Amino acid sequence: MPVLRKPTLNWSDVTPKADFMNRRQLMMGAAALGAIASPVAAELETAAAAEGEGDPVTAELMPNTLEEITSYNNFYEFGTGKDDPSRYSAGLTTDPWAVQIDGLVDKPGSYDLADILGRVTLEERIYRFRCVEAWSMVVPWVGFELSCLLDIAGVQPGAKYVAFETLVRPEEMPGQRFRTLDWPYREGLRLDEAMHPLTIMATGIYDEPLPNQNGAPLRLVVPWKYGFKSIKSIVRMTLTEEEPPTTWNQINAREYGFYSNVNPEVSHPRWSQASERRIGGGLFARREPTLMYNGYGEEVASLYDGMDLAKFY
Ligand SMILES: Nc1nc2c(c(=O)[nH]1)N[C@H]1C(S)=C(S)[C@@H](COP(=O)(O)O)O[C@H]1N2
Ligand SMILES: [Mo]
Repeated sequence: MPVLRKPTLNWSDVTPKADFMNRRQLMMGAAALGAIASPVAAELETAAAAEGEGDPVTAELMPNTLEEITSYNNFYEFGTGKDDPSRYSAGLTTDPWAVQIDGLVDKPGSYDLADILGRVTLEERIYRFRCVEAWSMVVPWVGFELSCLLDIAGVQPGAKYVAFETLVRPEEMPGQRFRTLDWPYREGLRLDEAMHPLTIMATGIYDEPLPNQNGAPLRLVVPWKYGFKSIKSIVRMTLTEEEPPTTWNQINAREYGFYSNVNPEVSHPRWSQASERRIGGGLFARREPTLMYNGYGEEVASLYDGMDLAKFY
């Protein structure tokens, strides 16, 4: 079933044509009008055209509704309940916003998000999203490739990892008034993972700017890894030589590895990862088998050649 390995879909694959035309007109940026910039996406577009319409597997990749995507969230800065982020994040100030980029880069400094957005190409990426808790969604992100931002900062030869940090602002993030986590929330990628064309910085969902509960105004999306790697509301990126400490790995390294690639064969110590519950109910409420690398193996498996996936989970 080749379509299962297709990382992205375009609106034309998943929406009736009239709706598609409307959405196209609303999308910003030339890339959103169909001229997808990345080679992977271009290849997929061809694949999508070849698959044709009405494919039942394509239907499985129907994006979740905006309501579902914005009301069932993990964002502990606003509380640990699934509806806490939607209830308590309205007061987060996301404009102006700057990202500090430092460590092993040619041009360290504070980068204004507005300036960044003037230098990158926004495009839509419809990705499967798999939480380590074994629920999943399909999200139509708008964003740009992280590699573009890293190129702007100029990665130095010694850099091997990228460390990310979320905003700390307890006045606006009520969950941060408690020591639920050791704030700031931290995540990290190996440099080749960060530079991979599937790795994006999201700035929107559907035609909307990124909702606060989804990590406004700028969050990472790494579709072949468990959701906790996709860190929200990013204010700092540091290029390092050593593997950086990450929040969930520090809490429990046995349960949450640094890599955390989606892998149906490696169980979480407390539950199986072989299947997942698709958020949204209705026809799609049944458990579905979890795919190796969340279905993106064709694109990313070579990053892990020679690694013992049961050890480096
Ligand atoms: N800063 C921050 N980023 C975060 C989290 C968090 O609590 N804080 N939760 C992670 C987890 S566990 C998941 S599953 C996803 C959820 O993203 P979503 O709410 O947009 O679906 O965000 C990830 N990024
Ligand atoms: Mo998660």
